[in-house]
Amino acid sequence: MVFRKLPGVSASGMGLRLSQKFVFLLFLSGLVTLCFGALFFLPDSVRLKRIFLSKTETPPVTVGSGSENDAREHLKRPKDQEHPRGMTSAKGETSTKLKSLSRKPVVSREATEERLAGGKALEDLSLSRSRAESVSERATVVDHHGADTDTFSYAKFKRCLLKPPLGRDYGKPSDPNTNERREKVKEMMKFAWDNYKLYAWGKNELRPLTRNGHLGNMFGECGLKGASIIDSLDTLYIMGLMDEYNDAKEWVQTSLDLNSNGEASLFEVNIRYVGGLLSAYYLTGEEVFKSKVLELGEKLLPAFNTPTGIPRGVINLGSGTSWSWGWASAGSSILAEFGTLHLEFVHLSELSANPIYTEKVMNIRKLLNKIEKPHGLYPNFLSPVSGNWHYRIMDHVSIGGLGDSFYEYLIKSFLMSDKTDGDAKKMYYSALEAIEANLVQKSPGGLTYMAEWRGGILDHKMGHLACFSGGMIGIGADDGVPEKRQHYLDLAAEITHTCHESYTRSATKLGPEAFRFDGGGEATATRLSDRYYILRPEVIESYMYMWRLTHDPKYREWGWEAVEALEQHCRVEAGFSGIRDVYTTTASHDNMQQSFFLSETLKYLYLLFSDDDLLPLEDWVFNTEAHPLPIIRKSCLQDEATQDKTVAE
Ligand code: DMJ
Repeated sequence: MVFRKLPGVSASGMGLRLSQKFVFLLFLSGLVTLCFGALFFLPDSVRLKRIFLSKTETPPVTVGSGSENDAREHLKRPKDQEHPRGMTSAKGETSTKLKSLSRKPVVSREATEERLAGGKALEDLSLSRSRAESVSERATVVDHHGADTDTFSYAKFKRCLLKPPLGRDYGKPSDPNTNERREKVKEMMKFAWDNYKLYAWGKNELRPLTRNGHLGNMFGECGLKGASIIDSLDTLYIMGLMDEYNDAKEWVQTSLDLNSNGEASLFEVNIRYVGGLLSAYYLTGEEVFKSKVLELGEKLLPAFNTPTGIPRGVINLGSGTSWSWGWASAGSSILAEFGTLHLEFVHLSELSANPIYTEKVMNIRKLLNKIEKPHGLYPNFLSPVSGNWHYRIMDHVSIGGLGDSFYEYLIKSFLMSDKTDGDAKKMYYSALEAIEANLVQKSPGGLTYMAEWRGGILDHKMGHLACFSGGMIGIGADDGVPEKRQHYLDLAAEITHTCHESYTRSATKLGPEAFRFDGGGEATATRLSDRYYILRPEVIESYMYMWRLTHDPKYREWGWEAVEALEQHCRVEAGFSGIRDVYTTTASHDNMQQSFFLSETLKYLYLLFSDDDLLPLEDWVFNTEAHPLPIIRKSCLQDEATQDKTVAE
């Protein structure tokens, strides 16, 4: 028997007409889309959702699966505890955060996120998606005295400074005692540097006990190298350690490889490498620093390719893919990370004559300005997808780790813009008001401190990282409303005093990672895990600013106490090392000479014992890694350009 094919009936023999089959398939595919779409609305904890929409990261080995507590736990780890203004991840050998991040889902997740995005923040924001023009094409390196207003002229920039960067005589103080102290700090720098050079040259940091180098994974396993070199350039230069500076410069010329294919913390690369190279260029005018920093800046741009333009925390410098820290719940970005790019990125635009960098950070600024803030405070976690605070952990606010340098960059953006950046100013002072209203506390013993906020409940703990705020509030005091200026200066002095107390109350005269004001104690660490000191700069940083602002001799005395303590407890045969417990004088060293010790701690000490004309605050702001960046005097630069043009004609 021959089967005759009937018109309109499928060959599959289901007995459906083509049109019926089409409708059926349409219905089926609609159903599948609906079910899959519904997954997005399930809470993150639902297993089904985790199976189908696995987020970027595999839970990091060391810190668990990324809850708020995990983030806090991470802060406590003595080896790789860094968080912006400390957030680094990975200063210690044992840190595995970067290693543990699975890269695979980045691309596919992007697609998922694009679909999810649609929140208000997204609609409101103009996302700068323009492709970066090749920076090197646009930035002419030749200084041809302003014939083209678009290109950066080093000579013009120098003419717009109010004072010579290195003062009359490298800031040498006339008082012999102070000069002797300053020489001591210079000797410490040389000692730290020489040992790094001898045992760890080209690596990121020195391990002074085992006398070898440490690469870590903050800049990627096969990522950037030589962090201590880049972080030291400006310190060596201002100290007049010229042989050492020349070695460092030569390494940048011959060995700084930016074509690495490793993943790195966007925040750390920015504050250390971009900041370090920018400062080195502005101080010396050496073209190599400028071309390197522009090359690096371009590599950071893909990190901003998110639905909101808020960058994620980790970027692969080779491929440009980016993803969030595994421990920052649900793919959130961290306030102190994406909020600590502004100064460097504005300077990248200055040098390259390419506005894209400024656009990227202004976009972040706009979003933060607009978004609703609980009690006027800025929570630490934000979704780069929706542009909203991460709802499960929206209530953690801190002036220490995770939040810190965001506030610092608001006031410094205002100062660096020659006081023209009105939004930054407004945001800074309103944030400060909210901080005062909600976080600033007075202990029974009369110490002023910054508590942390967790869902409206105060945690009476202050991190070493938060001690930078004495200096920050100090440098912002003068631009507050007239009736509050003295108040701000007093507040800055009180906080600096409290941080000094955290040092004097320990056996080593060095301060712990975090100190508390509950459980009977004041300004002391009550938990074993908070007792370490890793050569951090924040307390000394505040001494330096308060000295410049008040010239109260106590700040120099406090700085000298710190020098003596560092010498006694942190100096070992082959460099400086952090210690595990500031409350015992039988030191247990952590075997790490952090690069910020060279960049910040020793630089701030040196400036503390120098005259104010070394890197005068009228001309320079320090980025959060203590790299000096010049104030941009637009009107002067434009006048200079016009003059140059007239002369040329
Ligand atoms: C430095 O890398 C920077 O100061 C950063 O802002 C915070 N943490 C360290 C120093 O403690």
